[in-house]
Amino acid sequence: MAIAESELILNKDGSIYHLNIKPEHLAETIITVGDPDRVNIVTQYFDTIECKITKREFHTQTGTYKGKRITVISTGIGTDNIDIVFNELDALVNIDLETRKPKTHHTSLNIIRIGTSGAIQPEIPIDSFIVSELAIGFDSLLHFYDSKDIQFPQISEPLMKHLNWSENKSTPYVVSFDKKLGRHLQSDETSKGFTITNVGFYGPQGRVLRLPLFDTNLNEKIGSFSYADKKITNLEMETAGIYGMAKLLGHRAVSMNAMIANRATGKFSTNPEGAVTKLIKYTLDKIVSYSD
Ligand code: R1P
Repeated sequence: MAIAESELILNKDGSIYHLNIKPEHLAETIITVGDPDRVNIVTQYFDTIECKITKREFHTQTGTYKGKRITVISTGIGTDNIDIVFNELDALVNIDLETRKPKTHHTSLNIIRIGTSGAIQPEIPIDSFIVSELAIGFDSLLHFYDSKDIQFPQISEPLMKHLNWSENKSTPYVVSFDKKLGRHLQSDETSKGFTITNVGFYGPQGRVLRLPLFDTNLNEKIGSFSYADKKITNLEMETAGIYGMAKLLGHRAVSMNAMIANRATGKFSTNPEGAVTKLIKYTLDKIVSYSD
């Protein structure tokens, strides 16, 4: 059955609704960044750029780096945008947009997030790099999909107990990176991450400007939780959504994080742009030598 016009929305030129791009604009290796301005920072290292397309916070450029075709796309902030970006990226490769039917041949994309993040353990150095192996979603995105099989309740259940989790909040979901792509992106320049994806930047991450928090000890409790000797390393806002959506849709995803803040020591990077640029160059050079 063809997918209805209200469900799979296409623009007049045949491009997909929010991303505004067509299948031919997309490479099978994709870098996602939060900040639309970071797209140019990645593609400044490209040999060629074949297209630049923007709509809302979704800026896309496709080109080649050392001969490898790569798409760079900004997602904006948060897992609500990740739902849009991942469904539309997948539709571009796995749905025939003319017949509006899923293709019989499935294409798996390699998707790498390059983002910023705050460390939760005091010993994690500012400006260091973390590859998230596991991600805990404090948002509720995955609960809207049939996703039980890809979650790790053996981690989320003791975590909820440890945090004395309020039933007013969504049940945390735990998902994992793609091992093969992730191992390729790891080196002695990165450390292994156990990441929390928060649903906001201030209260949900324990920041107090003027509003009192529901649980003033949440970050300390997060810092003291461990599962199989793994401690939670960092907080950001997209990784769990990315891992969950990628796995459900049959894609490979890994999240690379530059630690521009340390929430336990209260320190912030003196050169966050420099740290992100270094992580971009590191990731590009690793991607070039990856094959499925
Ligand atoms: C918050 O400032 C934003 O920065 C982090 C968070 O995940 C959130 O998106 O990542 P990016 O630098 O990739 O946007």
